[in-house]
Amino acid sequence: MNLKLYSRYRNSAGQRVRTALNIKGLEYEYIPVSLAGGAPDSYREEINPQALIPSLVIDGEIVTQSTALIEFIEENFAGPSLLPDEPIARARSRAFSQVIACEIHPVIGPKIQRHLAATFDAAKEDTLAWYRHWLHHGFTTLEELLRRRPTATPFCYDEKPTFGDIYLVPQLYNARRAGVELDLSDYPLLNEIDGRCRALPEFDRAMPENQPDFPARR
Ligand SMILES: N[C@@H](CCC(=O)N[C@@H](CS)C(=O)NCC(=O)O)C(=O)O
Repeated sequence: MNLKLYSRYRNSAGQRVRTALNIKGLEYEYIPVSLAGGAPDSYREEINPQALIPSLVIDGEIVTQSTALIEFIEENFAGPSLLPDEPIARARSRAFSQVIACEIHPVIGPKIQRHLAATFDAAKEDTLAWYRHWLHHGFTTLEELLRRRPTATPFCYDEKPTFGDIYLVPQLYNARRAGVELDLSDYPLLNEIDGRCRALPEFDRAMPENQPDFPARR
């Protein structure tokens, strides 16, 4: 299959997809999308009407939304599974990933911050306080979910990384950005698993600094 990924170096939903592609050992073309002031009109008109990244073009067919893409990758390619075999761990890994995809990420993205600033006159420190609040709320939930696991596995819900881990690493990366100032030592299990994931080449290659459009490499 021919795969083209529209993403950007710092695109946490895209980083999930890059990681999933890497775990499956898939080659793909990386097409950087600039988000300065929102995605370009050409991207909205031709690729994604929601103007969000990532989008994946699969043999000429455009598909959006990282979770749909990761499910597609899991269902259609051989290679290490992105889900645990055991049914409850499988459901929990998905649930953990959905806390990030449905409860944390949608309320803190750039479009929300732009709206808070433009419509409610929120200052930079107000939008940062908003960001920090929802991250802390979500990370507290994730830490507790892991603490309550009946068996502490090296990765979220398995001996290998699965959905939960794939979503966790980009969200923690975002939280470490300058200015966020959230004390991540409050979430020791998240940090421990994140470190284990980032030591793997499949995760490392998906990191923002290893993308061709990362500013330092220009
Ligand atoms: N639910 C979407 C979220 C995509 C998303 O919000 N992407 C962000 C970057 S991580 C984006 O494109 N933001 C552009 C903007 O907010 O203007 C997915 O999982 O793919």
